[in-house]
Amino acid sequence: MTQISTAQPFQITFDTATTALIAIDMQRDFIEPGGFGETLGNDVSLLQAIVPTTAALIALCRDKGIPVIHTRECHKQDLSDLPPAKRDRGAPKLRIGDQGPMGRILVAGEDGADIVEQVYPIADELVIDKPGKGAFFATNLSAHLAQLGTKTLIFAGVTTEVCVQTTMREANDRGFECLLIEDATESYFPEFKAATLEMIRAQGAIVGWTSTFAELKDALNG
Ligand code: C5J
Repeated sequence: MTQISTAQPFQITFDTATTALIAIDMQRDFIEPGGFGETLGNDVSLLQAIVPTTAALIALCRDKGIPVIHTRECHKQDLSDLPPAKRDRGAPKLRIGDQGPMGRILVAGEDGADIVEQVYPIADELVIDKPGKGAFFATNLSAHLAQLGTKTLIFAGVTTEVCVQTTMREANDRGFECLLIEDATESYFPEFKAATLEMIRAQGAIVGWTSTFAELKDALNG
């Protein structure tokens, strides 16, 4: 068993044989200029800062035989899985499905919807395209985790309070132990990230645990 004694709010113990990493939405549309994140008026450089740590986390999990699952928030070419309530909300410069500098915004198969090069999936790693914020909604993630026998999920990715937190809550309700790696997740709003970390581990880990990448690495190399 692996134990992170310094995890918050208290130690977490897990078996790497029943653990998987989920890297949420490390897509060009969120992380690079010209994508969905920027069209919403956000500063994408904040998200770029976690790419090296997330890459190191993915490499560590691969090295330890922990399956790595990647998600992409994106929609079908015909937008049949995009509810008008999602497309029409707010006043972004470009809406989902519109043509942007990296192809159609958040549409499967377009350059912007793909994962940034530094954390790109390797052969045999599952990549889940999801139309929602949570990775369990309208996907085969539950079935895949059941097949793997997964009990513990390690989380990374963007953005902390939207797709990462939503997926963690979905996973928690499905009985998984959830660990979020603090320096491998980021928000366009630092105060939202801080609040999310706090609310995840509040009330005796009501959603799950958090630790730094270094703490996880030390525990796995222990
Ligand atoms: C957002 C996400 N923020 N991946 N998506 O719209 O968190």
